[in-house]
Amino acid sequence: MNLRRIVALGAASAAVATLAMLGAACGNSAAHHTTTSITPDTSATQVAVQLSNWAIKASPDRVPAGIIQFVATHQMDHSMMDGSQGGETHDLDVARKSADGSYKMMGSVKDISMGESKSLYLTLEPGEYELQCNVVEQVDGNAISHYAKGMHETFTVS
Ligand SMILES: [Cu+2]
Repeated sequence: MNLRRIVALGAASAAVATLAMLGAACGNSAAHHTTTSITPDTSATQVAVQLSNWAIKASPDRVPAGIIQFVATHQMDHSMMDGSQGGETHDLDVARKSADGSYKMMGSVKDISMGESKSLYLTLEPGEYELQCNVVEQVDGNAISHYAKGMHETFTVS
């Protein structure tokens, strides 16, 4: 009677089963990452978004539904270089307008410095959207809301 050997084999099988499960989980995880990371796609509609103090300008501002590549550029503006008026970095937030007039955030790209460009890929359905910069910063004790200063623009997906 070799009970120890049977027990040892049982433990080994359990270990193999655990490894197989871990392997499967890793496989799923890898596949998940592959499908969610959106790489530059020639089928994407490109929209150039200029961010400045204090405006957002999208070109074009109306695109067909699908994958959209927003290329957000913080325009170089030497008059703002000392930072005394704020606006050293901007965000691009893409919000969808709901029927009740509220906005639902669809995606963002943050902390775009002067002269810098960052891309944001989103798959958008037809609807009314707004491009926003929601940075609020303190300059000399005053809260400066970029949105309130004018950094928002209507954007249409048809
Ligand atoms: Cu801003």
